[in-house]
Amino acid sequence: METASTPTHCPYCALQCGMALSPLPTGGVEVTERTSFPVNRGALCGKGRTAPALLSSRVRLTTPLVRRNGELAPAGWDEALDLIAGELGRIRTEHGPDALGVFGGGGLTNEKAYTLGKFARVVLGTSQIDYNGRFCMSSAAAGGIKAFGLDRGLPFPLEDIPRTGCVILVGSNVAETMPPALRFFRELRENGGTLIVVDPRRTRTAEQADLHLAPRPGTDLALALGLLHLVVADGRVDEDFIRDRTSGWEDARAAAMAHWPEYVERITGVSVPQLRETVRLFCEPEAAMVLTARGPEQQAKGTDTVGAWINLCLATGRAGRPLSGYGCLTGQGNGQGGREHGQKADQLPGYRKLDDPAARRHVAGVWGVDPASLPGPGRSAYELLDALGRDVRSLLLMGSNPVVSAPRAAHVEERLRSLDFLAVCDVVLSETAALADVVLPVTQWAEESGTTTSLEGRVLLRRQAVSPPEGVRSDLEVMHALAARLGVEKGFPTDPEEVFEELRRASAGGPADYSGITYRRLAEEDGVFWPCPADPGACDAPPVHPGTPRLFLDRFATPDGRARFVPVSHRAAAEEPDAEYPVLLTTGRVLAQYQSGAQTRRVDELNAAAPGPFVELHPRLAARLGAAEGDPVAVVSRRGRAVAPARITAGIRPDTVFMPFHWPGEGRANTLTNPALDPTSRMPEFKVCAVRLEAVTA
Ligand SMILES: Nc1nc2c(c(=O)[nH]1)N[C@H]1C(S)=C(S)[C@@H](COP(=O)(O)OP(=O)(O)OC[C@H]3O[C@@H](n4cnc5c(=O)[nH]c(N)nc54)[C@H](O)[C@@H]3O)O[C@H]1N2
Ligand SMILES: Nc1nc2c(c(=O)[nH]1)N[C@H]1C(S)=C(S)[C@@H](COP(=O)(O)OP(=O)(O)OC[C@H]3O[C@@H](n4cnc5c(=O)[nH]c(N)nc54)[C@H](O)[C@@H]3O)O[C@H]1N2
Ligand code: SF4
Ligand SMILES: [Mo]
Repeated sequence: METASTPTHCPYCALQCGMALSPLPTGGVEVTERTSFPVNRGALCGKGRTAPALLSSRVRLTTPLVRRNGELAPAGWDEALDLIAGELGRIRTEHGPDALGVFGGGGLTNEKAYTLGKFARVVLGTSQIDYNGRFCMSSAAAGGIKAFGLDRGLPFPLEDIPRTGCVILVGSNVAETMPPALRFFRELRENGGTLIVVDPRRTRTAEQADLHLAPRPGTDLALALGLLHLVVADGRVDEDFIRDRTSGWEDARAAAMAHWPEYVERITGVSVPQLRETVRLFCEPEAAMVLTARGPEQQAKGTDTVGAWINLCLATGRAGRPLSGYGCLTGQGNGQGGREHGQKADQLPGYRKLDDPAARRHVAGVWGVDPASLPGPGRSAYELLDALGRDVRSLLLMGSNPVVSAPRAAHVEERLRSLDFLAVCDVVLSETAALADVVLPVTQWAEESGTTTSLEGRVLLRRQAVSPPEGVRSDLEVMHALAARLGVEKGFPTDPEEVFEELRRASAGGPADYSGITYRRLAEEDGVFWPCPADPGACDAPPVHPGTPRLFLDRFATPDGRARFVPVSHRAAAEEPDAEYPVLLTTGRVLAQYQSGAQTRRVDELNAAAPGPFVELHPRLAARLGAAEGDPVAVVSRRGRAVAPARITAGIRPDTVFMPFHWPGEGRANTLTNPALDPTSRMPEFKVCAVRLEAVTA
């Protein structure tokens, strides 16, 4: 298996930077450049560069662990698997299949995500499966489906960005979350285009912008409506586009007209002249884009907020045309593919819907089961975690660390502890794995093959580059072994390519059609953009479908081919500041840590760069509190209290504090966050809650 240098992709974020891995004579592996991959052209951030540190058995789990007398102790694979199968079987007999919960992750390969969804429905027979992507891009997905009839994060490749005229980047800190992608925005500006960044903080990304708007957290919906109001008032509406390519304009227009610029200024804190300047910069060039990330999406009105930004694009004819459109910058390594193949509560492979009879028939046919045996849609991620220990008695968890990353985390931790049985598959002993009854050590990234789908909708092959350490097995082997113990001998192959071949068939004809993609093609091309049907359709089409880098140029994916305006209006955050909790808390990321930190906190170089949590606050707020740089500050919300050192900067709004969420313990941001959910996407409001600050005396 070990070759001189293996081309593959980074284990972390959705940019899926190309890299090559070379085994070192001294053991271990080295990351080397892979300049041919067009997305990053060899550039990597520090996380990607140091990723091999995680392959070391020093930080790895290499043996199954079973809880004995309250402590996790090493055990054999057969014992651990027998125990899991036995407990799941027992709980199912006693409480029914829906007492068995399953939780997946957007970092899992397509093959794993697909198999996990199939395992839940076919082997366990449970409806209770969801995954951490619900916490990530679900609002953008819901908004995209409403408006365009399809959710693919970016409907165009990143390489289009430098050639458009203006990009409004809403609540994305690419400079820290996808550093190699900053190049596209830099080139945009070099080509004469403008970059507008919308963020309550003057981030490293905002520093690159021509215009930085710093709205109050949770007011992006009003902001987008105010811009649309001005578009109409200034006569900048693209009437031809609206007539030919959209539906529902009148209602959306009426809703926007109720949002006067002065009213929007009061809600958002963005001045009327700044609103006017934004409209001018966005409307003057031939083409323009709006890109959103977690800032506007992780709100209890995230779906409507995305809808409002899409309305702005549609009203100005900036969608479904070259170099124009709305896109979402998806987050996790397989954040896109992970939401397409069935680990989501309401979904079947190929982005099919679980409540669609034709979809059930098709997928049941591929799986060789009776469509009636497939359960219906289950609970969303937070609702599932909240139900643990109540209706849901056990959880099988793969690829997430909710003790750190879920909203209202102390409650979630308590729910996890109240389970009859928790089994976790991970590469390291995460904070969540540490609570489990059984922990299974699994292979990762460089130790196995599999496909991921990047934020561009580009399906990529990650190749195995090294042999896994002694003692670990792959997630696919785990599901195969558990299925067999639970009486399903067939249908759970352990070879990723075999799983992909089945996924191709299961996705065929669905919105996310992968049927024309093969491992062989992926090994030869720089990825293939879905949809890529096996049967190219038209008789003059080439024998092999080329994939679809750009969507919606001829028609949108709605039944009538028209994009749908959604009538939306501003509403307040689920929790607004008051006398007791007068400050807004927002949360997010720093460059050197990834997500719950389970992986990156185990890499020395990254810890040196970002050693721990902090509370970012404005000098005025700090002065009122009497806190100096580095002083511990307590942040208190209705959910709990967290303490972390002050980081004082004039780059944040004086009414807002920011905490990164990568750490457990006293400084855990999610002790504070509000699990208020978006009614459509069921996304929690990670980006806004009300807090008060307290000085901490030693
Ligand atoms: N270094 C690093 N990179 C990562 C990750 C990581 O953990 N670490 N995770 C990956 C994943 S899964 C994801 S989802 C992406 C996320 O990538 P981003 O969305 O870029 O990351 P965040 O830091 O969560 O949020 C972005 C910005 O939103 C701003 N914000 C907060 N509240 C609001 C608001 O109400 N409105 C607006 N407009 N902005 C607001 C924050 O100040 C922050 O700068 O990053 C991916 N890349
Ligand atoms: N306050 C606040 N909270 C947030 C956010 C925020 O902005 N603010 N962002 C949210 C977002 S966007 C996201 S995506 C979530 C992410 O948060 P989590 O869901 O906790 O994601 P990770 O920390 O990436 O956890 C992945 C786990 O899977 C393990 N792992 C890695 N590869 C594999 C594999 O192949 N198989 C298995 N079985 N395990 C593997 C890793 O070691 C790690 O323990 O956090 C959310 N939480
Ligand atoms: S930007 Fe994302 S994919 Fe690229 S090296 Fe960094 S973490 Fe990896
Ligand atoms: Mo994410």
